[in-house]
Amino acid sequence: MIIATFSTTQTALFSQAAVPGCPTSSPEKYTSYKLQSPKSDRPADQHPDLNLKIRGYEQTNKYKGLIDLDGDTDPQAPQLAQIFQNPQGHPIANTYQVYDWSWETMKRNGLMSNWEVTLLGLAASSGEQLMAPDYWWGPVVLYASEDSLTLKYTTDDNVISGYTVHLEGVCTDPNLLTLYNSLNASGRNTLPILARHQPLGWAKSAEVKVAIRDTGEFMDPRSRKDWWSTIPALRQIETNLATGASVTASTVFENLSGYNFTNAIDKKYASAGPYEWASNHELKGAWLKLSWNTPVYINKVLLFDRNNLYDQIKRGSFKFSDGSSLAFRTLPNSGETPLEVSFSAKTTS
Ligand SMILES: [Ca+2]
Ligand SMILES: [Ca+2]
Repeated sequence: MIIATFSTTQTALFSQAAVPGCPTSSPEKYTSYKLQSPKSDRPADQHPDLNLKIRGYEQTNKYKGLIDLDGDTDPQAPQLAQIFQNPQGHPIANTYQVYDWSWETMKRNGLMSNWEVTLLGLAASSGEQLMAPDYWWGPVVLYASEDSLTLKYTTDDNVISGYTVHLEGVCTDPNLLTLYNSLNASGRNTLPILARHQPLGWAKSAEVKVAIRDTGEFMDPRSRKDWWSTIPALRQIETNLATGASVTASTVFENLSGYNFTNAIDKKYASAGPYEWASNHELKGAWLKLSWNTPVYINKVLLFDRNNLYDQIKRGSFKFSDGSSLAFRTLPNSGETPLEVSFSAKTTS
């Protein structure tokens, strides 16, 4: 009722205090829950287990897809697909590693290495609604700021047992943030609890970051059997890695720059150069080599033939830096449509 009496001017003043671009009001109502264990032993915003920003993280170039690990599965574990209305539309945009924490020096202790990825950046549409992944019940909010949330799937004021989910890059629902700030300031005897699948805010930008912990340990959030069992796959972002490679070839046609090997990765074609690579009358045995400064993850190669009808590649093979190889057959002769060769994602350099 108070908001309904705001004049236009007052509403504008209210907006200035909020995060730019984030909603300043919401219809959501949140309740609180009494915690069972001792209260957090330090202010939550300074606690490296509650506020992920205290630990921090670094981007890492790892496989941007779901992975299959061995081991047991908890069929009730929080499912990260539930963060979005349509999880298939949210491919992995980036991968990160979270810093370990030294409780002796109270400083960062290097990046954690038990898993190669401990934080996922999921592609999102700025402003789209986000929900809590649920368990038997909705989670308790152990920490909330304007752009982050820490959700706990027990009623303890710590991350020691059970599951914890960290979300970054969120416009936290203003009603949830207000309730959290109020309960946190008055001693954390109770904290907000979310209903199952209850909205908790919106994507602040084109990426929402999520980490998941089991009994305190940061897990690999790409594990399909653990955190994504409700959907078989995430759509993958396709990036043309060839344009970032160093390229060499066995020969160049008459050593003419118009047929240089760099033309093989320029994303252009023409029937008579200068956009094509051609070998120097080599026929069988001609090769093209792409290499990268850091390993890349690939699962598909698009091969374009020369853009004429009298040259055509009939067969060939890939040789990867891991020692594996893969044969391919005839390329479409026109050079305008590629031969698509797909395979299980692999690391190569
Ligand atoms: Ca070209
Ligand atoms: Ca051709």
